[in-house]
Amino acid sequence: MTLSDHLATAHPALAELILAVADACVEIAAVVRRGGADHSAAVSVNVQGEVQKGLDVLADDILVRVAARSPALVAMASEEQDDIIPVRDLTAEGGYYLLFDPLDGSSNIEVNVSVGTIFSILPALGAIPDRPAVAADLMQRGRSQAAAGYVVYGPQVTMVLTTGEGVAGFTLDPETNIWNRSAERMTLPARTSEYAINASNYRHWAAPVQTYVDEVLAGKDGPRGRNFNMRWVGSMVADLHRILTRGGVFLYPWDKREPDRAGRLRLMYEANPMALIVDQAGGQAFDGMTDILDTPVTGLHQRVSVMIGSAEEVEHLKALHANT
Ligand code: AHM
Ligand code: MG
Repeated sequence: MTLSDHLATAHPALAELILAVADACVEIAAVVRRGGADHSAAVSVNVQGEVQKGLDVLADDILVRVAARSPALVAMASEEQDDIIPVRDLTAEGGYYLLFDPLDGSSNIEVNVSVGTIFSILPALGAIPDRPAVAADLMQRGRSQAAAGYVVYGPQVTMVLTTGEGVAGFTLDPETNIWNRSAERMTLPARTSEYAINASNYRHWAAPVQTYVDEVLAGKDGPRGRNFNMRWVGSMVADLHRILTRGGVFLYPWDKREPDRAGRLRLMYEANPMALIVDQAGGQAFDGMTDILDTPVTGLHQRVSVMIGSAEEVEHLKALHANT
């Protein structure tokens, strides 16, 4: 079954937009595969003060150009662009907003490790009189998402997608450029013994996160009573894809190096889409106070603390946070 067949039961306008995003990702996959020194060269600095590499900018250009073809798209927002990208006026008919991180994990480009694209689709509600969209229209909580997905550019090019009725996986056939469904319903085991965190930040974490990691490091001799394994790719897409495939928990928590910044990852186009996918697969996502799908939105590029994955681990993290 192809991606297009899979979407036959989705709202036609939503299906069309997802297929446009999938087309853009086929182009991005080809550019990623081609490689070249210009990919990893710094070309500018984005709105978040981060270095943009050649491939970040190329991936962003491709997504903006290809997704704009979709007739239901009202506006876009990208990690790489300060302001929203209006496409057409918001009308009473409604439509969708597309938010994305065009190339997640771009520090991995030069070392030829998996990178990815993450996207979130939100409903555009009609307004009278017709007017161009403004950023506030896109600032909806994660629970409002109509669809969410990511693509991993790895040994295989894989897309994981939810339209709110479970999670399916697709693999890109490199000869035909067709997305074939490779997993009909991905589910996340509630119990896991694998975690992912950048442990070099240990001394900066809040006490509940330090306690969590102390406990898992103590293994069967500690309060958890079993040994844990650790993995960290450095691309959230690749870490989350492993977790969706075999269970696990991923943490990028708030830390006190920049106390006013909620975390490293961005809510609208990294945490929210991953939270919807994980929720639909039976897992959970927590920001230290609330479920990420309910995190209040204060800005298009807002940061958030992220603890996401197998339900039992996230429940345990919630309990540790409640005790402090
Ligand atoms: P990016 O969107 O600028 O690539 O940054 C997000 C990435 C995540 O994919 C990944 O989990 C994290 O940053 C890695 O951070 P670190 O450098 O601390 O390992
Ligand atoms: Mg990213």
